[in-house]
Amino acid sequence: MTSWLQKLGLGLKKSSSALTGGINDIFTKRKLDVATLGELEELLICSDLGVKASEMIISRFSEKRLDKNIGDAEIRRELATEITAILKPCEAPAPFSPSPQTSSPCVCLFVGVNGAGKTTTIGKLAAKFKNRRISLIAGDTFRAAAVEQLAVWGERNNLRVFKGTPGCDAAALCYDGLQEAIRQKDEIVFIDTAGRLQNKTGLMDELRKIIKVMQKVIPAAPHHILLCLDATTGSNALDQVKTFKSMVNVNGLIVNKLDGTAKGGILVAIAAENPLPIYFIGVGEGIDDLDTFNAADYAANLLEIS
Ligand SMILES: Nc1nc2c(ncn2[C@@H]2O[C@H](COP(=O)(O)OP(=O)(O)OP(=O)(O)O)[C@@H](O)[C@H]2O)c(=O)[nH]1
Ligand SMILES: [Mg+2]
Repeated sequence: MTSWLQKLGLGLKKSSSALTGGINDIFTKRKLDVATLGELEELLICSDLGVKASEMIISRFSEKRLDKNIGDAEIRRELATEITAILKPCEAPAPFSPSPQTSSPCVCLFVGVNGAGKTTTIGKLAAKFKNRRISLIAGDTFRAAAVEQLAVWGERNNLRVFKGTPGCDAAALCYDGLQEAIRQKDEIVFIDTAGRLQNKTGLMDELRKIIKVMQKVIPAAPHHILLCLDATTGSNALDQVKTFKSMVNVNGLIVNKLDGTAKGGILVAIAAENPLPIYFIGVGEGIDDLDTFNAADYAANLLEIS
């Protein structure tokens, strides 16, 4: 069976090949000087690390006064060290502990643009935490297929899925679903929502309504608003973080589809520009293709350091 680290390495292959290939081109025959540092900065920006993180890394390289004859392997190691330092504050343990003083469940609302992997993430997480009392709420009432998709994950993991009729009001459904979760003494509730683009204010208002209505059942809910990101969208993900955070107080991220992209550097840009806990990362469609985010492992795989 493939281990998580192997999956991570394979998943990040497109990103790491682009980055390490570029480093190799710059440093194989040439010395480390102002010009090559400039080229390295350009390569980092083109690899979706963002301007801020790229500048931070290059200024650290200048401060460190590295040996001018440094080779590409050493450059990769130095880069991994700097990238780990930027990513480290985003490392966080899974946030699903039930509140000890109350009998209400830990409520997690999954939000994000269309196709960011919300429903799949809920399915994968439900499998990961199946030793806990979990239920799911099918809050994507826009698409009939969305309810079905969540129901399949529910069946697979033997979990109760609270569903409404197609097209019903999502806020009302969440209200009823939370009451049922309390009755059933669930520890954790994962709520799926419809995909919404960050610039559609009407849909953002609907999300705020869902949250407000849930608070009538459990005042502290949702305990976590988790934004799912599709890594293939690259720098647009930065805009999604900024807007969703300002609209609905997102307090954690899950980054999916790192396997289908050369844009794995985007996590570094997010960490430098709008840091939030990155609770999980996804590197495939399978049930085991999601795990907690570890800064050092991520950086090592991005730079192909074994
Ligand atoms: N390669 C890859 N595919 C993924 C990953 N996560 C999700 N997918 C796929 O991406 C597609 C969209 O995933 P969904 O979970 O339906 O996304 P969603 O955010 O719920 O989409 P909407 O409900 O339409 O907004 C599905 O085909 C998933 O199997 C991942 O980490 N890697
Ligand atoms: Mg969905």
